[in-house]
Amino acid sequence: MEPPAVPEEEEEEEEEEGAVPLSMAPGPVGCQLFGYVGIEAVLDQMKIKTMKTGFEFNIMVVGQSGLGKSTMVNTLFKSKVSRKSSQPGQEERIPKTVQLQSITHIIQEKGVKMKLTVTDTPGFGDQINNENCWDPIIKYINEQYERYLREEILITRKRKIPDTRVHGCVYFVPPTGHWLRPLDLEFMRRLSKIVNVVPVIAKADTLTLEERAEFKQRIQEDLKTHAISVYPQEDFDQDPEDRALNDRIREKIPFAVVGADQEHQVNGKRVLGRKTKWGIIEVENPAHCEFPLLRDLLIRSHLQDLKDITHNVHYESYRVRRLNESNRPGLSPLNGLPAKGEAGSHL
Ligand SMILES: Nc1nc2c(ncn2[C@@H]2O[C@H](COP(=O)(O)OP(=O)(O)O)[C@@H](O)[C@H]2O)c(=O)[nH]1
Ligand SMILES: [Mg+2]
Repeated sequence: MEPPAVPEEEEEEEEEEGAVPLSMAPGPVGCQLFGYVGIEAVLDQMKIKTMKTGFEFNIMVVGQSGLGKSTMVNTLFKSKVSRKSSQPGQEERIPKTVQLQSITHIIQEKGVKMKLTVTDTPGFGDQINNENCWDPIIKYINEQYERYLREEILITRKRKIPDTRVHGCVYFVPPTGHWLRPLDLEFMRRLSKIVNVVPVIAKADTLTLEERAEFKQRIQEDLKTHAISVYPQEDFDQDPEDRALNDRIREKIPFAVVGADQEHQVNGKRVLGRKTKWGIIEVENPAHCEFPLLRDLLIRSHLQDLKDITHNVHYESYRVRRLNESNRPGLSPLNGLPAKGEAGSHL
């Protein structure tokens, strides 16, 4: 069958109005059918969407008592991340952390909104018998996965599921200058399977520069020997460019950090630092310590990657495990899931 003939007058009308076929039109529109497609516009759309909805980012700090975890949480919020004001000379006593405690800040920059939550944990491994001392931490991390899973499997689910999952777990290694303790190794071995672990050398101001470098090297060897894969994990590098960037970071991990929540006057500027008899250790000065590297890794350069790995790898394996459990014969997928309060029993 012949295609219906196009009435001639109509064609003429179009020409008269000066309509040119899209592919022939000049400028960017002109090349759109054969060359330029314009998919990059999606970037603007994604940006606008993210700016509207904002995003959530959750970090956890873990380690023995007295290693400066709570101070580090304050350092993070008072540093360039959110510049939570601190009064000059004001003494802020950090009480001993006795339970898991989360601090949330909404940070807005150039129209982008981020809800940053840092979960502080009480001293870990402080007991004489430290058997299973990681349980409360693992339980907390799994509970957040469980919460997300429960929202995700609802028939009418929220358009944006609240995300309390831990995207990065900063583990504080005591500045002994020796090797990692069996407790450190065991903790990181277990945790690295369920969360992105970022080890740091705590209170690095108590070590000389040479001691820091040697300790760092030993920790890297220790982790390799025990096949513990901390963040950024080599297995998840996406391409050679990514690998090159992450290799540079891996050389520097664990970062030797110093925390402080007091501001001091240095050359007419207020800086966050620790005042000693010999001068001020500025925590945001890269020449003094590696806190800026930690902050940039978490908040700036690898934020989305931490979120992606949490969602695509750690949460995914939790989800698969849980759904498999609930698919056991005799159990319907939903009935198989425990009630909300029981989530912790599935570790
Ligand atoms: N020398 C040094 N002391 C620190 C550092 N960070 C915290 N402190 C001090 O160590 C003590 C314990 O700090 P805190 O943050 O409560 O430790 P947490 O128990 O791990 O939460 C406090 O007196 C802090 O002022 C640091 O980087 N270097
Ligand atoms: Mg504390």
